[in-house]
Amino acid sequence: TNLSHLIFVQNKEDMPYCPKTSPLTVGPIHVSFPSGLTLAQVARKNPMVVRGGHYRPPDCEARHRTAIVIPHRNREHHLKFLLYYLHPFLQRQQLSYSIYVIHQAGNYTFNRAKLMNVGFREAMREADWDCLFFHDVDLIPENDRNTYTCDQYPKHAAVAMDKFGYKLPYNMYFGGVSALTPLHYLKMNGFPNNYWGWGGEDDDIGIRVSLAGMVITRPSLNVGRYKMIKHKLDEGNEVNPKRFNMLAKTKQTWKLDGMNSLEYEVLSREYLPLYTNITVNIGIEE
Ligand code: UDH
Ligand code: NGS
Repeated sequence: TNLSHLIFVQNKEDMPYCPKTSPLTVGPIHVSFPSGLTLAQVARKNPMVVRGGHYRPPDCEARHRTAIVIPHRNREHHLKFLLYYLHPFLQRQQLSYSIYVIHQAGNYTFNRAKLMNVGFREAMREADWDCLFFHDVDLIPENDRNTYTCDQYPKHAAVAMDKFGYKLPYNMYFGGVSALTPLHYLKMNGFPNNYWGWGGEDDDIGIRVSLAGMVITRPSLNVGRYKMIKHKLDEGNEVNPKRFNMLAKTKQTWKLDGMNSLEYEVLSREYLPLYTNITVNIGIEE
């Protein structure tokens, strides 16, 4: 495979590590959605991002390497705004990062969690990431002290969303944005593959965290703030009527269903200016 476009090679001159706390963060960010914004404009504003959506700090060695995994279909409009905010946000945090968009091919029912499993495997194929952020396309972080690095345990990052009044909607909520190391991910056998349609898969993931003997960490409500781009339930992502029955069985299924049973077919891999686009056939419900 040709990975020559990825600038992951060790530097010739030994750069110092970046500071433990980035001096470039600003805290709260005002988020609005400028009309007429184009991806070309976003690319021009991020000249240091290289093909595939990769960046590393120019003048210090990043302490953290984070892959962003975004499940996607038919939300180009949201993706544009997310990239507009996320690239500068991650650069201010002095991270080495890449953005992977995992695009579900076809019109069959959407499967968010399975796309995350694909993203995990495909991102880890490319580089030795020490943290993966699983990121809904419609959530814009509103504070750059919400560091996109991993904790000792799986982290739920989207704790304060505007649509829930900037509070957790319920204690076990694990939706929106979460961050796991490869070890966390494999310890819980990844995410479930069989939640087709809307709802429950994030709760299943939260249950897996504790079944695998881990706990959930969270940033503070002041920092883990997100604005959701408003939208309706998508066509092809109808509410999953089986979700409650499935959630009742997670304890029996998590070791059988997940990374160890994942099957899919990559249809294309494009190294676009602002992200790597992986289009995948994930099959249909069994
Ligand atoms: N996604 C897509 N395309 C789709 C469906 C989902 O890209 O067609 C991705 C996207 O990253 C999205 C994520 O999956 O952010 C989660 O899906 P969602 O935004 O539909 O879920 P959410 O719960 O919003 O955030 C649903 C709004 C209506 C809920 C009504 C049900 N009671
Ligand atoms: C719970 C869902 C979650 C969902 C959360 C927030 O009820 O998947 O609501 O939904 N769990 C089940 O359905 C079992 S939201 O308000 O964003 O539409 O993430």
